[in-house]
Amino acid sequence: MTTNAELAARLEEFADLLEADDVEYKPRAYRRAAESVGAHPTPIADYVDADDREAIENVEGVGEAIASKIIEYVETGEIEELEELRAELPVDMADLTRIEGVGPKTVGKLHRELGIETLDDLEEAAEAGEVREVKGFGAKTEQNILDNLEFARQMGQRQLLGEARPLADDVLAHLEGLEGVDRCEVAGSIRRWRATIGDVDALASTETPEAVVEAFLAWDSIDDEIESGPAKASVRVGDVRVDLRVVAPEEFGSALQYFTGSKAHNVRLRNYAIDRGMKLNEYGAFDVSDVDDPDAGQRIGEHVAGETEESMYEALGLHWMPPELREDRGEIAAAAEGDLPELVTREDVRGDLHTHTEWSDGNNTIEEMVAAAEERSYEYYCVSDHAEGPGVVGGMGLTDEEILEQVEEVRAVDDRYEIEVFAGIEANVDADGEIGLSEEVVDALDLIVASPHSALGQDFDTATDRLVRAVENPDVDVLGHPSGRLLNEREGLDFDPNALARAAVDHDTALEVNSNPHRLDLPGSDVQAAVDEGAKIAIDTDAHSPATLEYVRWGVHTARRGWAEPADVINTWPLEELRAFLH
Ligand code: DGT
Ligand code: CA
Ligand code: CA
Ligand code: ZN
Repeated sequence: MTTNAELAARLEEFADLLEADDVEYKPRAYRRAAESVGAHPTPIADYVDADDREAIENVEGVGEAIASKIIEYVETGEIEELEELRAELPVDMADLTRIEGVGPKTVGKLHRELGIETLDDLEEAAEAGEVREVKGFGAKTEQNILDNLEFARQMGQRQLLGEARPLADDVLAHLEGLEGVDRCEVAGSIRRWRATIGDVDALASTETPEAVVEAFLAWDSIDDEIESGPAKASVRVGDVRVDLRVVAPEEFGSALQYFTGSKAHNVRLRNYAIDRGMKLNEYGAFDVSDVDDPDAGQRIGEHVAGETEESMYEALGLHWMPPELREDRGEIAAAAEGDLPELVTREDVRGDLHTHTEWSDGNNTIEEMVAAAEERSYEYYCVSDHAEGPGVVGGMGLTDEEILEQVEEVRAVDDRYEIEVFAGIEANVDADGEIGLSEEVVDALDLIVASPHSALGQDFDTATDRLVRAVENPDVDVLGHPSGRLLNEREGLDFDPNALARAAVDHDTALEVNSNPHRLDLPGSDVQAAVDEGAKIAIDTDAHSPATLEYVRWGVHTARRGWAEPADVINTWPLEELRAFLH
């Protein structure tokens, strides 16, 4: 089946190739379409199957032309025009653009001047000193390319959570409908909501394993069968590998616990069990205190738990814990002490504090975005378009004058809607940590998000100082996507999360969990450091369209991976408390 993620990837590639050809405007249209296709809640391929062209064109950013390409791809598996572009520029675009500072235009130029098609070609040319000879490049760029090669090679092996999780949901829905399936659940990194996913692990319990495996393999979304056995199957759906394991009902809980991982969590848990005369594995929890050799077999000693996951933890005197916590970052000790966090949920979120409109690089009007937020029953909402500054796409940022004009418009929309609308801005944290807004603008605004968009290759100390400086700025309310990382694309800033959090506590600045599935920034481990220090978090979508307000799902689970409770997250607070924090 053609997944939305796959369609989005093709549209993105289209945009890259057009951009490499120096085509204007069109690349942006394709990128917009790619974003909303990727965020669309149901498979767009279903509209194609149902011959519902109108539904396709109704997807934000998809007009007549792009709809035709989508239909062509779903029906034939390729897009002729894309094939032509690929033939003209036969490069490994995704690999090459993963190098920091190398975008589609650069790839186009490197191909025209040096015939570079792959990372290997690029490495050869850079080592031979040929890159620096190309107009617009220099020795520094060439060195930067060499420094980034290894990283670029490693990336791209894993799927984004935002791409793989909708597929996992489909897998679950399919399994639930199969005859003989008792219970089913996803496991592995996808159940722990990791930012990137190696493969999708799924688990089903049944008395009739072979029939269930067979029925699973008949699913029409499967593109390839990789391998299968009496109680398991591995298949490929789109770009994603799915591993199904089928177990007996009395072992479902133990298998779920085992295959959810993480490996580090399991190792610690197993040692915790051994210290208490217990043996733990995918088949159950066993009391082996009276057994001479507990390693003599898998199902050995007295079987005390296994049917449910809760029973597995209980057998060790531990509380069950949400999968997001299972990264061996103190969760077993907390479970032993009855000290597990009450994690934030999506229902706790009362508003979004970082969003865009067509005033900068968003797709919609202020009113359209506000109406969409009100429809989600949010109590407050902040419009925070880009201010001018380094790293902001050409001419997209607002001047002081435009910001003041927009504030007026936000006030007017706020009057027409019940939801409280904040007039905000996304300022740029420059290389020194300054945000460069005039006093007049600062006074007119309700909320300032400040984010780094440039100089993302700084060393650890410089980056830490820079971000701390931004957080210390009394005008800054939220530090947006602190690292600036783009998953599978660029690493972003490496900094000391504890130092940042301490500054955030001292200066009443919230640290963002940017929910865009390409970012998830802060990542969970840094959220945990922040929460430990007592810093506040804001879970924001950075939405550029109504559909992407739904990114909140990824942000909430990322915050949960960082042990965040509602009290830690400012946009779960009642309006008046939030207001007090902002002042
Ligand atoms: P991924 O797929 O790379 O995103 O990460 P996971 O965590 O899904 O890892 P995967 O798919 O290799 O295995 C699924 C789970 O199975 C893993 O989280 C823990 C468990 N597991 C796999 N191999 C081992 C192992 O050798 N020892 C232990 N204790 N657990 C394992
Ligand atoms: Ca996995
Ligand atoms: Ca209002
Ligand atoms: Zn933004």
